[in-house]
Amino acid sequence: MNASPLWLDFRPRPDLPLWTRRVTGEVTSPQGKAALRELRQGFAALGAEAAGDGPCLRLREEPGEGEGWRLSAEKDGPVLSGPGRGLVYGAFALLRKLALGEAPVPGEEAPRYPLRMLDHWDNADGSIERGYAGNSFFFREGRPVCGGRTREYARLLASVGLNGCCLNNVNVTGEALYLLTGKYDGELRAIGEALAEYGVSLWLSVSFAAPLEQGGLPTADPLDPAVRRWWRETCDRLFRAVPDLGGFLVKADSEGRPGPQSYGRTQAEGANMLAEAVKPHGGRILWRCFVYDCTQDWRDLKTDRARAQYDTFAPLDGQFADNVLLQAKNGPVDFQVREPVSPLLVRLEHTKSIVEFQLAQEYTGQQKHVCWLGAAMKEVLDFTGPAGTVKDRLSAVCAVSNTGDDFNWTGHDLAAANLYTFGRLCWDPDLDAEVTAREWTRLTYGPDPLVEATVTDILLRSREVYEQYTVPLGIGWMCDPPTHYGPSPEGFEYDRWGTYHRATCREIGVERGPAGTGYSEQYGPALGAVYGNMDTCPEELLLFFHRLPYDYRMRDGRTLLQRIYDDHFEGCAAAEAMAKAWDALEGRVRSDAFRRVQVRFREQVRSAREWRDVVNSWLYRLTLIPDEKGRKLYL
Ligand code: GCV
Repeated sequence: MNASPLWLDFRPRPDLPLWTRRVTGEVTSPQGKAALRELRQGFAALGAEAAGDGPCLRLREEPGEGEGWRLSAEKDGPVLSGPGRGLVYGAFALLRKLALGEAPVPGEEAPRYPLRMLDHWDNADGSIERGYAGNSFFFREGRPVCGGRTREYARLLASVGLNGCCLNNVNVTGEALYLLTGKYDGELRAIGEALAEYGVSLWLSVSFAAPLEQGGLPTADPLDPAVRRWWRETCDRLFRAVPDLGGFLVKADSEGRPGPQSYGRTQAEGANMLAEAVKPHGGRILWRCFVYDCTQDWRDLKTDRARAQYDTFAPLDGQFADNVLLQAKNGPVDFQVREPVSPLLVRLEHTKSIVEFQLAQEYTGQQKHVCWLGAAMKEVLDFTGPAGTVKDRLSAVCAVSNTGDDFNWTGHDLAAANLYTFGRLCWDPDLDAEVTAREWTRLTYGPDPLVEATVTDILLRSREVYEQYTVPLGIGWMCDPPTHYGPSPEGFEYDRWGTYHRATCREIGVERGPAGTGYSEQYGPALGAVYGNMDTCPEELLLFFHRLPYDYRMRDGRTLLQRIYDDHFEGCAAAEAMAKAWDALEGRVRSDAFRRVQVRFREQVRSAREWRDVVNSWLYRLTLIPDEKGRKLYL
């Protein structure tokens, strides 16, 4: 198969324990068998010579669906025990340790969240919405396909602890509308089985209007008995035909998608109707909170898109069925390089929630720029609000996948570090994200200390660097509207998406404190006061929360404008330095991999220079205030 093994490309190690020469197993489930196979193959790749006797690793499968595993030391070698799914995770954990040159120690592990998934925005025609790594490997020419990549993908997901995968785009269109109807049950079943071998459940995005569009009913009103019956019967058939189905992901009343609002019903009434239909099958509904007015008039100064999701969902807290999870993006707007944590994640008290990250780098360089999101994800998980810390309150974690059918899966080789880190953090949100960056680097490029130091350093700095040369201080939305790539400072200003900075020659930003839209108050009194006051607001979010004059003094004494100029110059220089640091690895990283990343860095540097010059010159033209350091701005 023409696909990179990514971090599962084990290299021979000098220091393997003797028990890696022999693996025996009392395993019966498909997952138990997969674990045994992975260990045998993995130990061989790590350089263990097979032996017929002597110390060995024994696998002991326990009954049940649990996902934990235990490694214990016994007389003639270690024993890995757990249910089949647990054995898969245990097997990959052991292989990872050995590949990293660390000694496995007795102990046990279990994942923090029961659902850890990737959402694909794959369309039935094989394209991927906001996909930057080729075409879909789940769909080709209008049909779902279970190909060679399906199983490899399941392995990759399981190897970092993930256990769910939603196959199709939340914008359900074209042939994807028929995934529910029985037309593709065979294909879905095959995909479900391939994923399930590695403990990964299959999910589908569905259209809320399916009873109308596919069922031939005159309405999709969630309180209509015929609609409810249609969903029940559809689920009875589908879950029987595709036993590995976990449930549905739903984008309703969002960016033109149908939803309960059209029938005067609440989001809770809509979600609960679906929840009732999937419940007999153990299914769950992941209901997206991305509900806002996407036809805003830019002249409307009162509406604030950042408020919309909390305003819609907070009053419904406690009204959702217990197999509904509210899925909120990590920030209140839309995956900008810097946003505050969505208040929904820290204020809902009686509703299960799932955070949605975006590994697909829609606004963070589209997998042409390196932008490691591990620290950003960790900031969200560690964030504490009035109802507690995000990671302690979540019932599940998901991310929009950054994969496609490119050889390297993720377009940019270094973007695979985002997938890796995401999985590791879903398994254990207390992990140090930086450690996972280092792990990924060592597993991917081997033990060369210069490569490890250089690549890890690039990853760790990359988000701040990207933020500096694009949209620092939380301002967001200066990218080109149709593509979301490259600079266009006023591109979104007079559009309908509610994404404005309203810059004039004197000021920039939307005031979201109490004197403005009041968005800061959604965080409750204590945190709201911190954000609502420009003197206490974290500087990196200053322009997200406040509208300020260009001569506003930052904490280090620079003016706001000078800080923005500086960030663009410094960020761009840092991108150039990262590209140079990569160049110095020539000969130390396999040549094909070296070239792929080098080509991406060339584009990153070109684009960073463009961002620097376009944003800085635009501000200079608006304000006529020169750069204090006399660097080149274009009039
Ligand atoms: C799948 C943004 C993206 C859309 C995406 C949407 C969403 O608006 O640009 O491509 O649609 O978010 O998350 O639903």
